[in-house]
Amino acid sequence: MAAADPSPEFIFRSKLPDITIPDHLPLHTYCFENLSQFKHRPCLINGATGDTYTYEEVHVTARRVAAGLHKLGIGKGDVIMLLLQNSPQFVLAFLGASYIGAVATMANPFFTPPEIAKHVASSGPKLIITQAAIAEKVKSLVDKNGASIKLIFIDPPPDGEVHFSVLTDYVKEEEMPDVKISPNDVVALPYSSGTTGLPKGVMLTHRGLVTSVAQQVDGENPHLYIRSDDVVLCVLPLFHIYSLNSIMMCSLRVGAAILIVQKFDINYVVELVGKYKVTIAPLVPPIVLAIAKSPAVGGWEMSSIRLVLSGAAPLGKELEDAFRAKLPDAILGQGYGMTEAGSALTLSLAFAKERFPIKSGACGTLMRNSDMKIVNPQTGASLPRNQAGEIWIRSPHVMKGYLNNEEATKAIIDEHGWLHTGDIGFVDEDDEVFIVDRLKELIKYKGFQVAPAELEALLISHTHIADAAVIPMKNEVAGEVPVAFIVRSGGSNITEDEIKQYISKQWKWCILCLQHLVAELITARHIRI
Ligand code: 4UV
Repeated sequence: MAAADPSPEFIFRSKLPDITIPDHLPLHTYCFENLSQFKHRPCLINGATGDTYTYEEVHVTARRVAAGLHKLGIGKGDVIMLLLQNSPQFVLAFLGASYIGAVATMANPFFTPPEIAKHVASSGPKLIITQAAIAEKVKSLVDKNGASIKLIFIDPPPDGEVHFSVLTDYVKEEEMPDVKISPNDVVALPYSSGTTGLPKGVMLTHRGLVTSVAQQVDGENPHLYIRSDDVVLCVLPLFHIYSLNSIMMCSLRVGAAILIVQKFDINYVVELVGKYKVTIAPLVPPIVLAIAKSPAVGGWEMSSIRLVLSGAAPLGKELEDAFRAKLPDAILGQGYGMTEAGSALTLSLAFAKERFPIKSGACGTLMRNSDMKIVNPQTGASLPRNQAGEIWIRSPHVMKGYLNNEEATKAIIDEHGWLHTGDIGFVDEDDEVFIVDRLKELIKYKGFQVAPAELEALLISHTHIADAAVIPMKNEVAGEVPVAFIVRSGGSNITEDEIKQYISKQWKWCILCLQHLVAELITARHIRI
């Protein structure tokens, strides 16, 4: 008789059956595969101007942008940087780059000049597409790099600078080069600090992103049922994987209209939702909170919304319930994603075409065509249902690796292809995933990543600071804020305000959320242990 396996493997799968995914297609071909069914329908609606572009127009213009990029000397494997708030040009430039096998890296336009400089140094773009409001921040950087980085503005450019129309108005679609794209070619390069250290370039391939979008919206019973008559609110920034993938790419695939909104202001968003009859609203918990609490929202103004997806940070049961009470006709559910996974690991099955009942507080159910394990971080043993451990995921949608950083890649993806997420959670008896804690060094401020290591490095670069440790602190509005524990250098009397001023010049979130406690008598590093 065979001996019993001393360490059984518990591998979780989706409730939905696997599907065949056309992952041999380049991302743009996959997204536009069904174009003929909805080419006259609206694709991009610019909330700020009311301008609407049909699918046919977006398809043609993206191909023109591809030809325009080619004319500018951008070729296969080259990186272009999108330093943009949400705008139709973001979508067009992303698709244009994809057509010619180039790679789009995206960054927060509110980055400070040193942050932009780091991103540029790491990703090496040949072109930066940006907007006039942040021209000063970018121009000095481009000047330092001589003529090697080109600059294009999507709005009226400063004197002597180039407008986005060079990519669209003076080129024909037919001038687009015929580029052979392999499914393993990188197409997107967002940045993430992962489980530790500084932000790193996350190499997402055509195959990975096609897989991830297909897992969400393809199949007879799509996990995330979006239709071509849906209007999807795009208020989350497209430079973040959540919006890039689950809003932009998923909508393009199914032919839904994408309502592009540049910033979240509750009254403005309520007005746009009513005007364009938004049906799907992907949000983050701070926006869910704002809607639940706002006296400006009685419920009826947003009654066109049928699905609300909350992701990128934990959403508590109480808030879920408060939101449901405010918008009782909308289905609220969560998604759990990670940049390194190319997007969603789990999504609520309340969003499926044939819906499943869900529990408050659950982050959703594993996507199809993927494996998940829950692993005891101390022993490495895989755990059965209802036991919490580190969440591991194995799926073709996981990144190819970190750009130029094999060591960090090996630290997060093991030799069997499992991505170690650094999140602690469990799978319950109904296949619903609950996240209960975080193992990794990451702070989620309003759903945005804050890497403690980045902030600590900035703090200790000040001559009056001997040591610093940054940890998350719960905050009702932002979810979490970073708190820095500082050890002053001997003899220094540096104050909290002086430190905040120093940091705010170099770090985008400082004014909003940095707090610090001066703890001279303890070694700041111990705080993290
Ligand atoms: O790398 P990142 O900034 O990526 C994200 C991506 C989120 C989503 C959510 C829904 C989607 O449909 C989608 O496409 C993308 O946030 O941060 C990854 C870390 O954020 C935490 C967790 O610690 C991840 O490792 N996180 C993300 N979603 C949730 C979450 C959630 N629903 N609940 C708790 N923590």
